[in-house]
Amino acid sequence: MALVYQTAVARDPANTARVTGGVEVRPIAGALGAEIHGVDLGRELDADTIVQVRQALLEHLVIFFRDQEMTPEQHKALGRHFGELMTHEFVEGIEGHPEIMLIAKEKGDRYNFGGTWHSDMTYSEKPPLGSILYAKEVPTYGGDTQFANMYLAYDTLSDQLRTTLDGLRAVHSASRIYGNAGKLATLDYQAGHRGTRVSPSDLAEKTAEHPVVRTHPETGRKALFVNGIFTLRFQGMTEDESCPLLEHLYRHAVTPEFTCRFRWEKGSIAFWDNRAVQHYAINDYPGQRRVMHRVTIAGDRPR
Ligand SMILES: O=C(O)CCC(=O)C(=O)O
Repeated sequence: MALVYQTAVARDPANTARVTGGVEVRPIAGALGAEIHGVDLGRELDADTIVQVRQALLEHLVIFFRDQEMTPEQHKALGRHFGELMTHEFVEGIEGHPEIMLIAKEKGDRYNFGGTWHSDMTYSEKPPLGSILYAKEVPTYGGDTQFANMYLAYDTLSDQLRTTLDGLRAVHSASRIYGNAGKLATLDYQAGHRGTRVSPSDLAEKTAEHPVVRTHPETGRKALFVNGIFTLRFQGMTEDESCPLLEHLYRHAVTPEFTCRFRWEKGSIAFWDNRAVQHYAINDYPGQRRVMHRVTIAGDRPR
């Protein structure tokens, strides 16, 4: 039986393309994701266009642009239209622009960056509002990115489980990934991933506590807010006690009907709302190079 899930965002029920003032929004999947056409992000954007882009982001959760050319300055200026920029604590920026993360996989690399479902930097007290990822070099095939709608993940749980989760908080940390004994500090990883320059650090041991279900500060909608790489456990419970339910939530959150998948081209851009999506960078292009630049927009404390 085909399952039809009602998106929690106010999307066009017919899910068809819409044109307003020269900006065309074309949904790419039932759950989330839309391509935006008619906007040149390398130019100074007028206030009306910024409002439309923001509206499209809130409605579709991840928006995509094609055939864009941006300098690092223009990339940062684009991000600043939506908030202050964050500098990643553990991943190096491109030369002269610490706010632009270099996410690269070299031909000889085995691992990629972001190859597990996650929301960005939820170990921070104030995780990002969103990220804007710009494709500089893409493989001839593969290297797509998947996104999943965390409003749907929450809305499709049973009433009882939603009520239980509404009252819970979770502890998040970067330690498993960026800690001195974390995944990215292992020699195997270092040898298999030279593209993205990561510095493991004691800083990764600090933790942040967030509600398991957050209310989006702009849409007022509830979204599931736990992820498999940064969430350690429910607050007040051990990791062992938390694990079965967390594992269930991670699996449920990425049900195929809650996702979309984006095929990159050079010059493509993805802008995701980190408060309402998880994403996954697919590592299926061995022997090829993929280079992306990312700016990260500061967010607020989840409530
Ligand atoms: O390279 C990608 O497609 C996504 C990278 C990623 O996971 C991230 O920027 O958080």
